[in-house]
Amino acid sequence: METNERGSYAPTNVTEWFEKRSYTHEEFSDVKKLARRKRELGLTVSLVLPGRNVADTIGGIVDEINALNEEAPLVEQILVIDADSADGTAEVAAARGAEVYSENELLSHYGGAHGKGDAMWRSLSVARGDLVMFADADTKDFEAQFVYGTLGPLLSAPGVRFVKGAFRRPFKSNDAVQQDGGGRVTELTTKPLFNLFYPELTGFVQPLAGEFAADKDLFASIPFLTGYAVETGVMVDVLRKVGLDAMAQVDLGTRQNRHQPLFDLGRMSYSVLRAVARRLRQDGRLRQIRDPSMPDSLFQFSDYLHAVATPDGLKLREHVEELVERPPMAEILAGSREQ
Ligand SMILES: Nc1nc2c(ncn2[C@@H]2O[C@H](COP(=O)(O)OP(=O)(O)OP(=O)(O)O)[C@@H](O)[C@H]2O)c(=O)[nH]1
Ligand SMILES: [Mg+2]
Repeated sequence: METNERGSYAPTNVTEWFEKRSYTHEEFSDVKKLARRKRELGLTVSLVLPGRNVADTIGGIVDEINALNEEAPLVEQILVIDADSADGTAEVAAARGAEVYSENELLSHYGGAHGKGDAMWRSLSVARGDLVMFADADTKDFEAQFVYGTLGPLLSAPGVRFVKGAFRRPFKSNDAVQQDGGGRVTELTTKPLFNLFYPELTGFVQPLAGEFAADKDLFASIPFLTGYAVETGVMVDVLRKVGLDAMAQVDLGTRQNRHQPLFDLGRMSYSVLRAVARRLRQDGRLRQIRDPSMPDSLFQFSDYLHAVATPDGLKLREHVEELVERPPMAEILAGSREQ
């Protein structure tokens, strides 16, 4: 393998990066070899599954990881971070042998958890692996290739510190399937924004994928935005921290997950936009527009106002969604060691 070349390779543009740093899961399907490599490197892996009401899918996912581990030991710790789901998510996951935490009980002095990003951030306080992989827990067709595919480049390609999953996302509506109709927030918000403001990130096929991995030190060195802003924030912050050359993507195949109603997607889009706006503002590239979640703002609250036509006439609805920025976990862990 032309490892040294890859290790020292510095992309001059996205096209070049795309060619060099896009992998496929098939390249890592010799899982015994991958596990050997991991052992030689002396690395351990934590796989984190944030979940809210995923009792119907979490069991199958944990089973799939356990089965992979029997073939080749790739994951030392399976962590489920549960949103105190009412549907029995925690029980199902624990019965399959996962280590389960309530997102609200981890670092509880930070108050109740603010959505997905906060659950992921809190997981770093209990993740023991040298490498940490995140994966969504609402995937119906979760396959072992998601795991070895995502870990593959981290373990085998020198210089790679961060790997993002890529896949096709079919859109199923009634019985009709549109092959690439899923991932609407990605296509309509994230990619246009990246083209305008973070062109280095335009080569990622699924920048919002919940499947991604890095060494724990890298994740612990960046802040985490809460809610659905998390993936956008991680992409921008990892880019700033390690540069594009240390980032890779891997084709994991096809992935089907549930689809949210259009109105909910609007609020998800808003999270992505706010994450980008916050980073632009921090970099001095967005001076005029204030952050609606900051106290000195023209808009006092971080409400999302949503005007809709309903059978009962026109309505103006208000959704409160606070965007909180959690500090790098390394700072928290250092603080607790000093006490
Ligand atoms: N612990 C925790 N998990 C969450 C929370 N919100 C979402 N999740 C989980 O995070 C993962 C991704 O969330 P989804 O709501 O499916 O977001 P998405 O995959 O971007 O959206 P879809 O494409 O509509 O599925 C799933 O496993 C969710 O169960 C939360 O507040 N807390
Ligand atoms: Mg989902």
